[in-house]
Amino acid sequence: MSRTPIIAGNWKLNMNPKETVEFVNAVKDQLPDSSKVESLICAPAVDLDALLKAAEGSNLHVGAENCYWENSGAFTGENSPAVLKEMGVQYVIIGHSERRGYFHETDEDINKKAKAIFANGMTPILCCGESLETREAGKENEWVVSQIKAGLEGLTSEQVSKLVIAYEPIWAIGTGKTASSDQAEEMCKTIRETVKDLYNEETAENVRIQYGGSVKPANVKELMAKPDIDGGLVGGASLKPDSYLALVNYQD
Ligand code: G2H
Repeated sequence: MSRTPIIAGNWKLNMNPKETVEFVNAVKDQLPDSSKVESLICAPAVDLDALLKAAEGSNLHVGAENCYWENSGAFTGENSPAVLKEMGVQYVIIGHSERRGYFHETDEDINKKAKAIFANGMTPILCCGESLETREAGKENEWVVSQIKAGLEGLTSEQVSKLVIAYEPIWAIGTGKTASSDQAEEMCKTIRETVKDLYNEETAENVRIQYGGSVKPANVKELMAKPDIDGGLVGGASLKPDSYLALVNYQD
């Protein structure tokens, strides 16, 4: 098993192009080698051009926070996966709970996006996770497994081998409440077993699974020590250079 850890910032609706360039200039010479830990920033579409230019030649990888499933057409306000690829974007977050909740994205939409992202040679970061209500009802595994099955529908084992899945319990997002490393590991293991059931052992061993939800420098090491956690999807703690550097250099 040789999964490269992947620590991804999810900037959400924060940062402007000027702040983006300042951030990259502050971190770019202190990032780990990409073969050791992949350092990624997923930024708002309006910052991607600045981010890509500033990150050129460094170990910083660039992702988008969303895209549409069509490459072009009459879809006012959407972002084309083909254009993201052309710009140099490598990853696209899909199905974040904020998109599912505020923008009513369905599992079907998310699956179409996953296919479009792969068709354009990029890698989706497929988010899943349960609400507090679902966890309290003891239905979290059922919920997450169904999101995974729907999100992966029709994808090949070759595609899923390259995929990144982010488990983000909604009750731990931006609340300061982190799932314990045992709770996070338990669900990441369930996700890997689901991939094994749907595909095969090799695919399950290849897929990278991140935990997200109030990840910060103080808890990253403990989370990353778990066997089925291969990375973090980090909101608040990815916005400041010092904190981001502490996260990606968690092995030091
Ligand atoms: C969860 C996470 C980033 P935060 O949304 O995807 O945000 O780290 O602020 O909880």
